[in-house]
Amino acid sequence: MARKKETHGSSTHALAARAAEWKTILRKMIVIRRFEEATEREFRRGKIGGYLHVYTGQEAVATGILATYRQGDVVYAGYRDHAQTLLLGSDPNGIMAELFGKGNGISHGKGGSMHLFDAAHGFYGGYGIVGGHLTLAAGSAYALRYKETESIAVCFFGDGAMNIGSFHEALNMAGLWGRSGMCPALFVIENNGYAMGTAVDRHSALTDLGARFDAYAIPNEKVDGQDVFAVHALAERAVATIRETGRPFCIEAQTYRFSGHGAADILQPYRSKNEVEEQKQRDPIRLMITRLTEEKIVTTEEVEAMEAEAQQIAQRAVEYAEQSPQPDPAELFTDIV
Ligand SMILES: Cc1ncc(C[n+]2csc(CCOP(=O)(O)OP(=O)(O)O)c2C)c(N)n1
Ligand SMILES: [Mg+2]
Repeated sequence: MARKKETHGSSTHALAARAAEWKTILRKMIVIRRFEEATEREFRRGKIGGYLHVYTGQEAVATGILATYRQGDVVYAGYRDHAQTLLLGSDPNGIMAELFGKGNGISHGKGGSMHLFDAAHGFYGGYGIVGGHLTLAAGSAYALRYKETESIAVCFFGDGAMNIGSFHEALNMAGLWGRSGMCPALFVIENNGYAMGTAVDRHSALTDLGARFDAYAIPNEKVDGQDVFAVHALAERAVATIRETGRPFCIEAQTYRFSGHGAADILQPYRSKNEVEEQKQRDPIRLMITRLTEEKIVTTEEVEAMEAEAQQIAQRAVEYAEQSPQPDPAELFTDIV
């Protein structure tokens, strides 16, 4: 019995000792889920234009990893970037306003869903060029060491991002700089099994994605991305080593997205409904609630209160975004170079 409950580094005793932290993590995961559901609804209502890619199903990855965030660290993500921004403490109202293309959105209405940006909170951007941001993250990591800080760069990217040239260029430099302790970077593969409609075994010659980091002398470990306890335990260990050594590390989080690739991916012909239903049995939020309830760390009432609060945060963000003004036309010419 005890063995079954064991996940990497999270025995019953260790869980209880950090009860408050787990509750905070659960609350954040629920906020992400409700926020993402609201964005999908608003897209369908025609309030959000352009692209929209949600994080539903993958919450444990960013949440478990960014629980190790320290002020001064810098975080990069691809275009599936709402969760990271919320986790770093950006105002949910400002994020939603950005998705609505409004002037008081966090990128002043010019970025939209794929290009959130909030340097004050350590978020150095969502990027629409798949895999292009890995080079930026490697360079940032170098700069952080060059300035003699103890901060690190964290870079989230998908399995599909590993097939662009800049992925290899970035990792080669990261491995090289890392040899002399000059690249404190955590690379996080969000392996959700698909790049748009193409499954990993149809887009990657080597399906062991983490192993690709071996080629650049960067240590790598896999983790069950639906198990927030395991993700967090590995992240804590990896981040402590990165801060200490200045060397890069890769976590391959094996996860699954419950929604379509983007809001326009309605039919999803590349996967069956059964597959999605089966994966939903491992909903990271449900898994966490079950575990914390079994361990008597949270009560059903507490979970209900978190749900209600998250719902309210999402609803308030939608109302704020709706009432926000369009961007000033002069805004067209700011922050463009
Ligand atoms: C350089 C580049 N090539 C192609 C695209 C089109 N595109 C957008 S998303 C995507 C798939 C990326 O999949 P993955 O990296 O696994 O991320 P996920 O959507 O699964 O989170 C592609 C090919 C793009 N945006 N940029
Ligand atoms: Mg993917």
